[in-house]
Amino acid sequence: MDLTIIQGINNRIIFDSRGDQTVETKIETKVAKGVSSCPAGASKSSYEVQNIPTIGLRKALDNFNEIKKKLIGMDSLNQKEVDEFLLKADGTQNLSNLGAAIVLSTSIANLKAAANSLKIPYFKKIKDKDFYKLPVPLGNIIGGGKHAKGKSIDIQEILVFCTNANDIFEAILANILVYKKVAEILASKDPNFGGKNDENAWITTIGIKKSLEVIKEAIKYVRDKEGFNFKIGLDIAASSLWNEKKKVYEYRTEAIVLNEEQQLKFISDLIEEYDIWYIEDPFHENSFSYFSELLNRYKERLIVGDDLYASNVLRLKEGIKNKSTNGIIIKPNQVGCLTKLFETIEYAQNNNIIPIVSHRSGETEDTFIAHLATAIESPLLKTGTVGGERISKLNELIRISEFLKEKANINDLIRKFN
Ligand code: 2PG
Ligand code: MG
Repeated sequence: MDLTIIQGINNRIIFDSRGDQTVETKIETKVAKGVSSCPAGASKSSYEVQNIPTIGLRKALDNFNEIKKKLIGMDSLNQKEVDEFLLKADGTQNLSNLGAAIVLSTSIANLKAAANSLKIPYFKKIKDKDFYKLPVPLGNIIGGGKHAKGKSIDIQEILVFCTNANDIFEAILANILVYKKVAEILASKDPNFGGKNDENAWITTIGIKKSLEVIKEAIKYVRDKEGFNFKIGLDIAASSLWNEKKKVYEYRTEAIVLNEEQQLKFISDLIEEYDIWYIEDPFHENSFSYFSELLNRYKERLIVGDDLYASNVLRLKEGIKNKSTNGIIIKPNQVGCLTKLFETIEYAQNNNIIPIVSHRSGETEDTFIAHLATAIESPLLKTGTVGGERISKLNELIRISEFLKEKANINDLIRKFN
């Protein structure tokens, strides 16, 4: 009886975890509402849609207010129709008129309104299954690059994930134990230690290799004490290091400059020396061929494209043609609406490319990505280790697992790394 028909829509400007402005949207049906907001990146791909409209959020919202009434009367169950309306309302390929801030928050609010109207959880609305696999958190422990002010390591993230946790609670706890131990070790080794970056990862100036030594020491400590095993991951965010004019990667803190061949060697050496199992954006966003070379060397490990793909299905097709990666980062605001995002995820999964759902460095308290990762069987959820806007997603996983009880297990893809 029309329970899922959209009756109202309201957008407001709110702040993200970096203090930047973004949009929150509420969509109401007769019986329920859905609320969502849009995060923002700092190290962005040039293939992402625009987050903030060119004319600014206020003006774009004024424009949207004129036309959004047309959503009223649409069925929130028809996500495609809603998204098509939003894309048409923007009218550009890269969403420069409304921005993902408006389009994505409305798109997700719609899915939530539909789910809430049907009284089903968001993950079930995304994919209705009898059994779900919960993602293992991939936690940022030491960070630098564009996520840190002042001096830090040049690469963006050193991450860990637990390979033998029995449940989601243990998997989250395991990362937190490493995070806390790393702070203790850094406090004794780095006289300048004390800061956190945008994602609440620790900032240090001791350099990449010494940081990896600290991570290894912390992992060993937690393993010996609690029995948790870990693998190490890296997000190099290499586009941030790339100098297009000079065709080199510039590591400012390390004071090294590497050409593409040298970068390949540097990354391969890190992988071997520190047994890295997850490696994201080791080369710049147009370097399909070097990604392919690395994947060819390390087929068993996860070689993941983030800036390379920007969650965009056309970019992914290029990567598949070139055999560039076996994983793709999935960030909803990179493409701006759920329909496009689902298309990319489906294409990835049909071609044996593992989707890994991820937060942005500027986040809101929205927990939607925890549901998305659960629904699509993303083996890892990249969403930090601590901090309100990060822990909100991790705590949501605990709630989801409690809700599902024996109808969910931790994603076993991760056990093969153990
Ligand atoms: C990344 C993300 C999240 P940003 O590069 O993977 O960690 O950073 O949101 O700044 O692009
Ligand atoms: Mg990345």
